[in-house]
Amino acid sequence: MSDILAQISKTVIEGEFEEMEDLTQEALRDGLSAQDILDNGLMAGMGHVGAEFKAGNMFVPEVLRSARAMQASMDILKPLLAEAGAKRTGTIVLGTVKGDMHDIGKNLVGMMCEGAGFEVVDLGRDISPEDFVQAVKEHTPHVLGMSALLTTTMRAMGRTIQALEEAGVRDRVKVIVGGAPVTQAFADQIGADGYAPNAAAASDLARRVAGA
Ligand code: B12
Repeated sequence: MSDILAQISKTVIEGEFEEMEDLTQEALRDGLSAQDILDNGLMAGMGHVGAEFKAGNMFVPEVLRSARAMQASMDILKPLLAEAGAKRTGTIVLGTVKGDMHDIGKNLVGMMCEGAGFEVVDLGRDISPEDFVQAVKEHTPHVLGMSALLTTTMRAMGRTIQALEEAGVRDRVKVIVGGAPVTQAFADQIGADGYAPNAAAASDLARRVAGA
C-alpha cells in the first residue's frame, strides 16, 4: 500500500477528521484514483475501526470521529467517483424503525453502502411502517434497510414487512435488517431477505441481494 493510503487509513482509525481534506487532496495530486482512495484508504481504515469496536477496544465517540473523518474525504471523492462512472450499484432506502432513536449504526451502514456505490436515501430514525412503504413507492429502491437497537422496537421490522405486503410492494424490494439485538434467526422469522452484523457486511449483503 502506498504511504499516503496507509496514512489515510491511519487517520480514519484515529478519527483526525480535520486532516482528511488535505490528505485526500494530496492523494489525488499524487495521481491516485478516487476509487483507490476509497477502497484502500477509507474502507481499510473503517474495516479496522469496525473490528476494534466489536472487540471492545474502541468506543462509540471514537467510532463517530472515524465516521466523520471518512465523511470528510467522501465529500471530496463522491463527485469524482460519479464522474469516473463508478458503477452505481443501486438505490438503498435506510431508516431506524419506529420508536427507536439510535442511528449511529444505521449511519455507518449508509456510509459503507455509499462507498459500495449505492445511492442512499436515509429516512432518519423513528420511521413508521407507513413511511417506509411510502419511501419504497417513491424511490423504488433495490434494497430497504431497517435498523433497530432495542428489543422493544425490533418487532416494528416485522410490522413494516407486513405493511409492505399489504401495500402490494413487498416483491419490488429486498429487505435487509440489522442492529445489535437482531439476529439471522429473527430476520428469517419476520421474512426479511437478509441480515448482517456490521456495516461492512451490510454493504456486501446489500450488493448481493441487489444482484450487483
Ligand atoms: C449510543 C446509545 C444510545 C444513544 C443513541 C444516540 C444515537 N444517535 O444513536 C442514546 C443516548 C440516545 C440512547 C438512548 C437509549 N438507549 Co441506547 N445505547 C447506545 C449504545 C451505548 C451504543 C449504540 C451504538 O450506537 N452502537 C454503535 C453502532 C456502530 O453499533 P450498532 O448500532 O449495533 O450498528 C452496527 C450493527 O448492528 C449493524 N447495523 C445497524 N443497523 C443496521 C441496519 C442494517 C440494515 C444492517 C444490515 C446492519 C445494521 O451495523 C452497524 C455498524 O457496524 C448501546 C449499547 C451498545 N453497546 O450497543 C445502548 C443501548 C442500545 N441502549 C439501550 C437503551 C435501553 C436505551 C434507552 C431506552 C435508555 C433510556 N432508558 O432512555 C434509550 C432509548 C431511546 C430510544 N427510544 O431509542 C439498551 C438497549 C437494551 C435492549 N436490549 O433493548 C442498550 C443495549 C444499552 C444497554 N446495555 O442497556 N442510547
